[in-house]
Amino acid sequence: MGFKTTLFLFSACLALFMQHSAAYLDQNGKVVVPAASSYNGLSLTPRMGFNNWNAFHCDVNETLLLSTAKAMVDYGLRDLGYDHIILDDCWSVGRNETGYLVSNDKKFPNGMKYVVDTIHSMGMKFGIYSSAGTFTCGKYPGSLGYEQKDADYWAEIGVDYLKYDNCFNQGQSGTPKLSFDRYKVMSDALNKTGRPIVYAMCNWGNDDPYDWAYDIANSGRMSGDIYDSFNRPDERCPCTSAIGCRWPGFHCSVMNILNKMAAITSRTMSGYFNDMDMLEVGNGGQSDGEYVIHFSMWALHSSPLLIGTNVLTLSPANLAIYANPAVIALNQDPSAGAAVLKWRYELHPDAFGQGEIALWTRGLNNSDQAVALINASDEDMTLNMTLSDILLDSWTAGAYKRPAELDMVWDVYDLWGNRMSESQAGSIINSTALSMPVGVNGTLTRYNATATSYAAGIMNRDVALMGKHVGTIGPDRTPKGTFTADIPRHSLGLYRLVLREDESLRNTDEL
Ligand SMILES: *[C@@H]1O[C@H](CO)[C@@H](O)[C@H](O)[C@H]1NC(C)=O
Ligand SMILES: *[C@@H]1O[C@H](CO)[C@@H](O)[C@H](O)[C@H]1NC(C)=O
Ligand SMILES: *[C@@H]1O[C@H](CO)[C@@H](O)[C@H](O)[C@H]1NC(C)=O
Ligand SMILES: *[C@@H]1O[C@H](CO)[C@@H](O)[C@H](O)[C@H]1NC(C)=O
Ligand SMILES: *[C@@H]1O[C@H](CO)[C@@H](O)[C@H](O)[C@H]1NC(C)=O
Ligand SMILES: *[C@@H]1O[C@H](CO)[C@@H](O)[C@H](O)[C@H]1NC(C)=O
Ligand SMILES: *[C@@H]1O[C@H](CO)[C@@H](O)[C@H](O)[C@H]1NC(C)=O
Ligand SMILES: *[C@@H]1O[C@H](CO)[C@@H](O)[C@H](O)[C@H]1NC(C)=O
Ligand SMILES: CC(=O)N[C@H]1CO[C@H](CO)[C@@H](O)[C@@H]1O
Repeated sequence: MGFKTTLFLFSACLALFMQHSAAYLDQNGKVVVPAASSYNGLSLTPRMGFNNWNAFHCDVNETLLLSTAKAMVDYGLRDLGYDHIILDDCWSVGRNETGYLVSNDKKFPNGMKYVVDTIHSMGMKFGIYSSAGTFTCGKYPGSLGYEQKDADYWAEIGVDYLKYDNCFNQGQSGTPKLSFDRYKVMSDALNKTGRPIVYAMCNWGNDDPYDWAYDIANSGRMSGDIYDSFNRPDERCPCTSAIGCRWPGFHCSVMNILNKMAAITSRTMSGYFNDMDMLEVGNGGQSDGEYVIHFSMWALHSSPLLIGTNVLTLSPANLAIYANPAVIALNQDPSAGAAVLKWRYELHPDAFGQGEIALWTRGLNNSDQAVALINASDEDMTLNMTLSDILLDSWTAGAYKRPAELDMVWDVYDLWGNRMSESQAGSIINSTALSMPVGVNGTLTRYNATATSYAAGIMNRDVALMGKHVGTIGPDRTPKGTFTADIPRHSLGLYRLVLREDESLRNTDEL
């Protein structure tokens, strides 16, 4: 269900829900929410970039950040939208006499401003880290009680993004009000600096931020920390639902975090995204198919897409995952929504006693539908989907009126169908592809979002964003009424469905 549909269904609540943006009806009677649905006007689509934590933890320095930024420019990742370099924990040593944070001069011998300026000169943005507590999670100085001083320092050196953690919070959590008040102090401090700074809350979904954080932040983590496992259960991440989770923990698998999204789908919106945590693609703990599920589902849910591996040693196969423009186009769709879980069945248990198949769908801005068929089971699977599954939310919307789209034919495009080959990715990594700039309209496998936004590319039906045409799906109970796909073990089919413009196909004789 797209956010637009949500608004249509709950338009009576709009005035309360979207306090900062006057929604209005356009000439056609459609509810329009101005772009300013973001509390500070920033991050209308999810942020993309690199964060050092998953691969390097505290082992970070100027050389790592700058060489990573350069590689991201060279590999075309910046121009795919990965334009933030985000420094995580362990960068400071303490506070100076007047109470301002001081960076570690062994890790950052030229000072933090030098790092920020250099990253800016490469056409990228810089993110920094702190905690809404007395210490950060790595026991470095936290920002609780120092919010304005810290915000002023970051604004002064040119920071563009803040990841704000939840460690050592002095017990100021346990109710939505306690968490809201604590995180709002930094929100106000950032605003007061006058510098546009994206505010990324990292409170692990504590105290249900889905209900209160859109008013003070641009994203909020919705789970305990990810680890590089596809579906291994771990008691340190005890919750299987986002709702009422008292102990978010850490060591949460990809499937654990993914299934937690099901309940909070409606709480993703332009300017406030549910952050499913940084990507693990490339870190070695999952198969190629599992990383494809991980990346696809983070993109489909409009989670921030933060590369969490060593870009300098990225394999061609992993570059080909991070650099799939047709999948990123879902993430950057102006609808800014999350996907709805239409069905999920447990069958054919795998090594961890799990084994599920699932259908997730999402309405996109231009009436396209995005669909993911997941085979997380341990058996060969032929998976099926029908239009009534995909469009369920439209025809159960209040009046139970059968939507016209249910009787039309849709083209099905496989968004991994044109995945970059390993030899093409290898030649990019080896720099032999740099002399082939990405055309304004993209190529089959490469796209330049700096030159043409994803929204414009989709309106043009740019080949790089459409994937590969693999069939059609039509009305139920017709020969084309079921779309069937063979999905390998621990892999998925990810599709964009586009309404056929050729009206003649609506004639059921031809189906
Ligand atoms: C910087 O960090 C990287 C990654 O952890 C490490 O390999 C490198 O030795 C460090 N360089 C310096 C100068 O400390
Ligand atoms: C403390 O740090 C701030 C911010 O970098 C700086 O403006 C100020 O001059 C420093 N004060 C002292 C006493 O070093
Ligand atoms: C501060 O908040 C106001 C009101 O929400 C907003 O209009 C403005 O753009 C914000 N400024 C910054 C720098 O975030
Ligand atoms: C969303 O889709 C509509 C209809 O196709 C189009 O007119 C509009 O420009 C799109 N919005 C954006 C931001 O792309
Ligand atoms: C999908 O349909 C095929 C053909 O009817 C059937 O063999 C298969 O079992 C179905 N798959 C599932 C998961 O029900
Ligand atoms: C890239 O360079 C590596 C190391 O020299 C080599 O093994 C590999 O074949 C090259 N790949 C391509 C596609 O040129
Ligand atoms: C993408 O387009 C921008 C702006 O036109 C250009 O500066 C940049 O070099 C292009 N990037 C690639 C990878 O071709
Ligand atoms: C991109 O492709 C579209 C559709 O094929 C075409 O209309 C447009 O002129 C192209 N843009 C450029 C800059 O080549
Ligand atoms: C575990 C497993 O066998 N999964 C299967 C899922 O479906 C595909 C396509 O049918 C099989 O090739 C996989 O083996």
